[in-house]
Amino acid sequence: MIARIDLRGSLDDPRAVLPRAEFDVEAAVERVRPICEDVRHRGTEALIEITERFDGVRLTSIRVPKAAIDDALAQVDPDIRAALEESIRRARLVHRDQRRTDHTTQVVPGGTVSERWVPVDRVGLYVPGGLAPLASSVVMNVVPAQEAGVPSLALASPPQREFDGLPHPTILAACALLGVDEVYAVGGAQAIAMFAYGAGEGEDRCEQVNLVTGPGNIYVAAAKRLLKGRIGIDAEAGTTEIAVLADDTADPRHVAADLISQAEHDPHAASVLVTDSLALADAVEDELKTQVAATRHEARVREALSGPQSGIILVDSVDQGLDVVNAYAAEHLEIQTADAAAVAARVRNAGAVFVGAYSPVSLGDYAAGSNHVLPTGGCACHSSGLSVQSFLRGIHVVDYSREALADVAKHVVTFADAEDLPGHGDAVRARFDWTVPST
Ligand code: HSO
Ligand code: ZN
Repeated sequence: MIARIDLRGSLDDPRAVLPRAEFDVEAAVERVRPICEDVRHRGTEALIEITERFDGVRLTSIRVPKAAIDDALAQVDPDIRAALEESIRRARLVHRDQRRTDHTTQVVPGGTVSERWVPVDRVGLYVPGGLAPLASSVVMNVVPAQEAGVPSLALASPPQREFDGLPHPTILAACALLGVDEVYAVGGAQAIAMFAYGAGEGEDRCEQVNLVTGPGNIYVAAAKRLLKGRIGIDAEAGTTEIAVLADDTADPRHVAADLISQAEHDPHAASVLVTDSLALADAVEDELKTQVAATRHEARVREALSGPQSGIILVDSVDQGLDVVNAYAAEHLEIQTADAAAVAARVRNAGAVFVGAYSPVSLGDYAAGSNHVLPTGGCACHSSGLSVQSFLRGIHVVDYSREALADVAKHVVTFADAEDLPGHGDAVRARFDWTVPST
């Protein structure tokens, strides 16, 4: 059910042999290009036709009425409401601490550079419907945007036939709890195009946004790639990944359950165990057999675990295991070893790290307070997950007095001449009767 890769005794760079999903966004870009162009030129009309084709729903308006959002909250199961509220509360605690403060550096007397953190004016958040209605992703996108101080926030999620053509009611209930009332029943690449170009009229108008965030399928990722530049994007989220670094102190039942928990997302999801214990590898494989047979989304999980993107990797030691997980740069990395905190401190590349026996990835998916929109496909070696920072721009404000400029004028003119850009130097000399002040 799950492949084994034996790296024991190997000193080679593990990168070449690590399992990884193929995620050909480039091919999907060509498929979404006509959809995006259609939305750009025909607006709502195109959105209605495309939605009918892909979601089987004939929309009468693209915007979800406020009453439907309020109804969803009124009717949500009280336990689900409590879980959403706790998730929001914890996420707020963590994301509030990510806020940036403006800072002024006194470079010289009379010369300062300040950094002002300014939120993006308008953001579009995408929440997939697809295989699972990810209400938790509403929390993970909205909370950092709100804590950053984003003044205008719109959310799009695909309409569902079984819910009268509205997005999933739990998604709407989460919006209501977060105070988000600008919601569009539009999914896929067409939703990203709607955000990028704007669409609709009057009450049913979606104004264009500056930044789009949130996970999505390959077509959403392709639309983000296509429209990047016109809009900012967070990342092209690929299918989810879990890596577990474990030794013989780990409980195979926990490890197997955690590997299944992310495999459940998608047949292309990646579940990777890295261990120096052959006994643990065998025990986890046995556990997988039992647990997979009993899990709700058995077929999907089986496909994910047996795919080329998943595997059990045998290493000589936890140290070698660290090299492997750092090379892999997983979206989620669990450390289930002796002295897990010390091992976790040596991780350099991961979207998020989960330490010890009681920090499973699914805790982070819903209610740890951490964000679950994380870099996939190895991007954790250069990018971070969604945070307050994702919604802010740092603007440098330069404020020099006459004396402070005079003091450095000579260097600016010299530098400009060295680059054969004397006009740059002249802009300084013009302020001092065309001479370079000597200080
Ligand atoms: N594990 C997913 C997030 C998620 N899980 C939402 C359950 N719901 C990507 O981090
Ligand atoms: Zn998950």
